[in-house]
Amino acid sequence: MLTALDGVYGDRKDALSVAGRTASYEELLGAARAVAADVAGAPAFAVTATASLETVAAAVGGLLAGVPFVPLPPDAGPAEREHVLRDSGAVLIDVDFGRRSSGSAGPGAAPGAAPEDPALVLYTSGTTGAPKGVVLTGAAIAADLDALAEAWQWSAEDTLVHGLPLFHVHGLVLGVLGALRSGSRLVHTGRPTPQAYAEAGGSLYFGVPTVWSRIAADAPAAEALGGARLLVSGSAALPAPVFRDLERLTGLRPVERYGMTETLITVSGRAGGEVRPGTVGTPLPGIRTRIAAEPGAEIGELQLTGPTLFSGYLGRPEATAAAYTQDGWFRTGDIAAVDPADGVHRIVGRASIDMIKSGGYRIGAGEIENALLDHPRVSEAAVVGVPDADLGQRIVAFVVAEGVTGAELTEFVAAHLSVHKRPREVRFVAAVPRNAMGKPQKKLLLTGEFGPQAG
Ligand code: MCA
Ligand code: AMP
Repeated sequence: MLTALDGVYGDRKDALSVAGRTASYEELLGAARAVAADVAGAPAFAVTATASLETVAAAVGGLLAGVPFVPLPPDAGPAEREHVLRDSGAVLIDVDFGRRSSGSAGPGAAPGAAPEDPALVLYTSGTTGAPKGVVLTGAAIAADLDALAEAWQWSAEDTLVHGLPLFHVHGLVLGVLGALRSGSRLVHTGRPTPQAYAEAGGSLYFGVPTVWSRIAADAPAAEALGGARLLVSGSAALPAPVFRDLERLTGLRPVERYGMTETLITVSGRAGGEVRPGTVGTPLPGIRTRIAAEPGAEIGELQLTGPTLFSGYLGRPEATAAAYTQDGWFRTGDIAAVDPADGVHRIVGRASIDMIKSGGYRIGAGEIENALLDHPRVSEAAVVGVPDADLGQRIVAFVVAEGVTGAELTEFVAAHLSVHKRPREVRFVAAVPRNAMGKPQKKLLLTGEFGPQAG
């Protein structure tokens, strides 16, 4: 059983508030049962995962039915939606939160809802190609949420507040299933604005660094969070100045945690523990980590094992195998260091320049390049993540093209992929610098040491 919905924590009328609408556990369970009845027997089902009670009901309904839930990004263009639906084989359904079923099947009672069954398929980008479906079992999710509850002393006494998208691990697994499993009240603010966080009156707050830096820049909003118990940041590195501003304005030292869609959250600071800016804490119970460093070096690729890992990329055994070392450790692709004195981990960066994190979203450069190359007027494209004070990195596309504007290309990407994958900037160049093998030399693009601009 993945959630506490069967009344272990009593039934609060206001157990959930999502984008301004409130529901009790009983109402959620009724709506989720109706979803479960609709999707029973399907190989998987998809819902356009807006920030809404409907998405929450879909996630719980999938767990009740033992049918994997595929949350579709609501801003995805037709090509991305089609890819996800075709690749997952999911049936697309609409959820009507008002249509409730009072069937007697309680959580976990449905046939097939075994812990080792796939519960979620989350699509995420690699460095090249289209997004892959990451298959997560109920057992992996439960192990992660229980480890986090222990690390953060997260309980039914808490009110969790966040406004993150409900189609990724952060907002959906931690931010929805975590609240349901711990029995804490959930306030989803619709969008993660400083003002909405300030007005929500929670004890526990989740955000990506972009959200925290916008809050830190809004002193009254930040000060309003001073009554909270714990502020948690993740999905990308929290800049040290943002950490310090938050501490000054709220009196709280934000806790950072580290994870991936494929591994769930594996390393975290602890509530009540010592927290240092620029570090992500120590491995959660059950997780083992190691640094694959060159002899004599202290930093290297972070590799890990544990019960929270995914069961593979859907239908891609080669990609799954390539994600592991020969001795069975998952290769995160992140470069990290571990303090020998206390085991505290520090994420130094990504191994690949082609993996971009913008506003906490993971975006593969190759996916955007392919979309741009699909435009008839584009002959070459190279996409990089340029350091950005607000977003961590912002997507910049270098293109060789004629007879098309940057705004047109940005819209073209939005229409094919997702709105949040749009380049912020399109720079027209005469040629993309390449090495002798023909591979784009993206470091030159980042430092600006490349050939003449077009036009
Ligand atoms: C954005 N806009 C644009 C462009 N990009 N307009 C034209 N061209 C562009 N290229 C528009 C937006 O649509 C929006 O318009 C406005 O500009 C502001 O956009 P933006 O600055 O992006 O702000 P935002 O829309 O508020 O987004 C920032 C955000 C968002 C809220 C922080 O990036 C976000 O929700 N990030 C969370 C990602 C996340 O949950 N990742 C977790 C992955 P308008 O205002 O009209 O709409 S899971 C994970 O990483 C692991 C497991 C982990 O560790 O958690
Ligand atoms: P995603 O697949 O969207 O879940 O993104 C996972 C990636 O986010 C990781 O591989 C890291 O590069 C990055 N990430 C997540 N949390 C942190 C953190 N606290 N500090 C630095 N990077 C992070």
